[in-house]
Amino acid sequence: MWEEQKMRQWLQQHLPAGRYAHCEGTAETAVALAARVGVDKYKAHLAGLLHDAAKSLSLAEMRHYAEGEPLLDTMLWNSRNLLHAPASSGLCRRLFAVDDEGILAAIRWHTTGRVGMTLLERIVFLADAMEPTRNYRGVEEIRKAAQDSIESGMLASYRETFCFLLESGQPIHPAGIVARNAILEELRPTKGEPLP
Ligand code: DGI
Ligand code: FE
Ligand code: FE
Repeated sequence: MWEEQKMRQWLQQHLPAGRYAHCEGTAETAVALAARVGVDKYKAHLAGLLHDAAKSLSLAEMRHYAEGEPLLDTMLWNSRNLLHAPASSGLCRRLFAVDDEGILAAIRWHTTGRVGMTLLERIVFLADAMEPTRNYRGVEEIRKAAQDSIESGMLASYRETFCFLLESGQPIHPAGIVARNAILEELRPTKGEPLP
């Protein structure tokens, strides 16, 4: 794997300043969440720092790096918003030579989430949504919910994202829908019992 300093330099050269600050913020917030739930802080730091590495690449460049990453359907393949997650994972694997599959998965799934997310994946998903430089509508609700648990914070984040997508007439990726359903079920007090 590249030295962290070299990866930071690459990020600073390939991301606008605000996006780079978001990556630093995500790393910092991920470390704080990791400390709370006993996850490796260095892995949380690195996954947070690198999660949006491919964010500013063209669609063609994203496709190049995303090739070979799991679950690449037409919707993902055609959306820079969605494709940057597997592209960032592929870029970290192939360019930075990151070989920790846990870190790569946290990067891969940071936008939609997936069913059966690891704690590290959850941490990066939530840190991405609530790190200090985020200032979109609803972010305070996410920070507040995150005080209860990582999963409550994630549900609040899904609510904001899905509302935004509905209001702006955009498709919701099915991976996000089933991932949210899975977290909802985990938090249901009568988990496992029939739904109404
Ligand atoms: O990369 P970030 O801006 O830090 O945040 P992100 O990776 O969570 O999301 C990137 C963008 O993708 C954001 O504008 C919302 C959008 N997005 C998230 N889930 C979906 C989505 N877009 C579509 N079309 N469908 C989704 O399910
Ligand atoms: Fe992202
Ligand atoms: Fe991000």
